[in-house]
Parts: sequence; structure tokens; C-alpha cells
Amino acid sequence: MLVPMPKTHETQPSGSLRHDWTQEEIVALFDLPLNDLLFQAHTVHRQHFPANEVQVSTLLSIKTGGCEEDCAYCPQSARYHTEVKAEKLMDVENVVACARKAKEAGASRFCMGAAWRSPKERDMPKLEAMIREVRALGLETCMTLGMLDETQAKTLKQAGLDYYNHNIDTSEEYYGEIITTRNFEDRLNTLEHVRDAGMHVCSGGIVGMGESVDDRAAMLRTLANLPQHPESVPINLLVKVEGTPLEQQQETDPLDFVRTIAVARILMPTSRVRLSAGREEMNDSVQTLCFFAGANSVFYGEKLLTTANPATEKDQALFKRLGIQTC
Ligand code: SAM
Ligand code: DTB
Ligand code: SF4
Repeated sequence: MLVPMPKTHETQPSGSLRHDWTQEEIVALFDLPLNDLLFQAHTVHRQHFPANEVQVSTLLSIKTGGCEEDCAYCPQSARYHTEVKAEKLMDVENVVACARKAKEAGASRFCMGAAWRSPKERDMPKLEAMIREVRALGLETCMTLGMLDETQAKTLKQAGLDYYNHNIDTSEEYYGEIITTRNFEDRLNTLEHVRDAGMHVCSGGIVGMGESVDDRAAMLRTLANLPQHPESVPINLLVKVEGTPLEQQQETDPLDFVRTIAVARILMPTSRVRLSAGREEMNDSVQTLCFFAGANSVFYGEKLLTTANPATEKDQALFKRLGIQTC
């Protein structure tokens, strides 16, 4: 061990963290020889986190499909013909039953996702009940419901919501190529409401949508230069779903994905970097490199929201081979 390590980001002083990264500095990190980048990222990782620990969250789609937004990557948009069928918001008791199973399988956080542009007022009481009951099981709670206004953010916080996931997804410059039904600033406004309400922020993006290295750098710059780093930074590899506009997108070099994880780790040393969607398409060696590069959380359980994720037993076997403890 290099340095004695505190257990979580919450025990870290934030004074040493930077919020003034320039685009040039970040692009220079992306351009490093891979070994140099990995060495730097892994060193930062060990200075701030236990080296062999991965936090695991389980996802549940509580409201699937039929979304009015046009995100080009998303199988849940009503505009594209995918295999996803629109469903109503789930009942609280079914959500709680899924949360109980997730806890039994070893998850520490339960993340409930809804295919909405933003939640409607009529849905709030049910969402609040879900938060209260999932929390009562001893799980951390997370939701991702689209854009929130200040009042909605406060209501969710009061119900006990620990984390809110709201991804910026790509750079401000590339955003309009991917989504036209809202803009980048809308996303930042919601992140501000979440932060002001006192919740932990989970925000990241997607790699592999045809964006340039400059776009990846700009996306991470936006996250790192927020007044406070998101506590959780999910980095998703695009899942190319049939029927979506990005179905035919070119394959991403896995090592470019690893680079994005490494740069996120360097820029946001005390955040949990989450190796998110796309693990089903990655072999064990690529995932191993992601963990070495500083990823220290994953989504755990056979399904993400609508697409496949590695089976629990498969993940457990990989963690065992790597000597990784989950938390
Ligand atoms: N509707 C809400 C929203 O957009 O914020 C919450 C759910 S939305 C599905 C959550 C995130 O899932 C998106 O921001 C995106 O990063 C990720 N996502 C959706 N489809 C994906 C795909 N095909 N591949 C990778 N990530 C995807
Ligand atoms: C995040 O960054 N990735 C998760 C979670 N936050 C909500 C969602 C991935 C969704 C992948 C496509 C699907 O399963 O529908
Ligand atoms: Fe709707 Fe979210 Fe999918 Fe966009 S990413 S279409 S907002 S569910």
C-alpha cells in the first residue's frame, strides 16, 4: 500500500480537488502513452480509495419505454421502433420485492430508472413511497427520472433519496447531434437542483456515439469543473440497440474506453467511477483494465434498464479471480 486510505469520498477533504481543468490538459491526458496514463490513474486511485474494492448498485426500470425524448442511443424513446414496449409506472410493492432480491444478491444501492423527460406531479407520491420503503430495507437509494425542478428535487431528498443520476452524456458541442428535445443547459440545471437539495450527484456519459476525443475530454471537463465533483461518475459504452439511430455505430476500440475511465479517475480522484453499460460486450481482460484504470463501481444484476448486463454469478467469478471485494 502506498498511502493509508480513507474508506469513501465522504471522508476526503475537498480542498485538494481541482475544478479548473483546461481542455488542453485533458486532451494531453488522453494522448499519453497508455502505460503512462494507466500508471497515473492507478496511482491516483490508490491514493484515495482501497485498491481492490468495487461498489455494486442494482438497476430497475420502474417505468419502461414510451419516452417522449429523442436520445439517439436510447431504446426507450417512443420515436424509434425497438423491442421495448411501453409500460406503466410499477407498483411500490413490486419495486420493493426487486430491491429485496438485489440486497440478497449483495447490492448496496438500488437505482430506480424511469423513461421520462421529467416526472409528473401525480407520480411523486408513489416515487416517495418507493424511496422510503427501499431505504427501510437498508439499501442506499438512487433514482433517474429525467429533469427535475427545485421543488421535485427537494421532495425526493425529503423522502430519503441518497443519489440522483442525471447524465450529461456527451460534450456540449456534440449534444445536439444526439438529442434535440432538450439541451445541455437543461441537464446542468437539473444537476444544480439535485446538488442544492443536498443529494449525492451521479453524472457521467456515453462513449462510442461517434464523438471525438475532444468531445470525451470536454464531457469530463464539464463534470470535473462543476462546483463539486459528482460522487458517482458512470461511464457507459454505447449499447447499440436495433431500431435506434445509433444501431450501426462503429465499434469503439476498447482501449479508448479504458482511457476515458482513466482520465475520469485522474480528474475526479475521490469520485466513484462507474464502469456502466456495455460490460456484456467487454471481455474480462478489458473490464480488468478498467478496474486498474480506476473504475470502482459497477451495475450488478442481469439487466441494466432494458438491455442485458453480465449475470451475477459471472461477475462474482470475475471479482474472485481479481481479488476484488464488493461493497
Ligand atoms: N430518462 C432519464 C434520463 O434520460 O435521464 C433516465 C433514464 S436514461 C435511460 C439514463 C441513462 O442511460 C442515459 O442518460 C444514458 O447515459 C444511459 N443509456 C441509455 N441508453 C443507453 C445505451 N443504449 N447505451 C449506453 N447508455 C445508455
Ligand atoms: C447510467 O449511467 N447507466 C445506466 C444508469 N445510469 C441508469 C443505464 C444504462 C442503460 C443502458 C440501456 C438499457 O438497458 O436500456
Ligand atoms: Fe427518455 Fe431517458 Fe431514454 Fe432519453 S435516455 S429517451 S430521456 S429514457
